[in-house]
Amino acid sequence: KKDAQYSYEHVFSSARDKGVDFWDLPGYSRSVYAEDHALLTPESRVWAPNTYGWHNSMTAHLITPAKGPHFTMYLVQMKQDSKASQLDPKVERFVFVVEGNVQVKHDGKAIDLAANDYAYFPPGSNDTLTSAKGAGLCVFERVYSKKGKPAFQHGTTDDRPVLPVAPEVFVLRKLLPASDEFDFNIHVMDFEPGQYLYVKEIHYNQHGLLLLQGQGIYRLGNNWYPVQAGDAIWMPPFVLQWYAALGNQNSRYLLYKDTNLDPL
Ligand code: UGY
Ligand code: MN
Repeated sequence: KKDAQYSYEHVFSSARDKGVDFWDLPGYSRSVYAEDHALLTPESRVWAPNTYGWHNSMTAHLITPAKGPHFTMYLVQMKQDSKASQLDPKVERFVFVVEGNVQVKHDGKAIDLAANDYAYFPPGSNDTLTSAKGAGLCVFERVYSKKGKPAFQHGTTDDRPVLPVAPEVFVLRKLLPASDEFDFNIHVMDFEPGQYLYVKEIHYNQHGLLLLQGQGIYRLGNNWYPVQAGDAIWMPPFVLQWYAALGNQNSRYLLYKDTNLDPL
């Protein structure tokens, strides 16, 4: 006789056929915020309305100087008729469009950006960023640390040249010029399933990473984390880092890296 109080349907069928729904498992999260790295998974995001500098938008900050990094990385959900306010003149901002559309006004010229497009606003920029119909963004900011005058940039990821990386096998594009006046760059890295980083990297640079597509294993120090699209990672200087792409889709990630700085 069936006991109405119990349902056993998840014991086998859900785990085997549908996948267990970890998102709704009370108290469970894959997120980790350690001293020397962090994995930030979607179920731990906290969205705040109209955060400093953003109107009619929700933001979720993933990396900030509060834990030591010299930059911020955050996600923005711009709603209909939303805008970003003027940047602090000391701050530079990089915007990557994950979904939807934004409009940039640069020197009186209107530029429309869609998924995989990006814009870089140098310190002191008067350009505007608005969204008429809504958009999802990944934003990186830092206090500009050099003496140069970097110029406004915009473009689309796939138009950027693929750079030589041998003996690595991933496909690398850099979204900003590699020239000296820029103090960071944003790399887009693509891996086929089964490909992995050749170098088990340890370096002085800092990273903020957003996995845009795919799944795999990220090693951070002596931890091996299963990761999937939507996960974000903070890597401070000198944390051992390594990635292997798995699954049946290519992995693509967006990576902040400070560059052209004297480490001394
Ligand atoms: O350029 C880099 O440092 C990059 N290969 N790091 C990484 O993917 N974790
Ligand atoms: Mn690295």
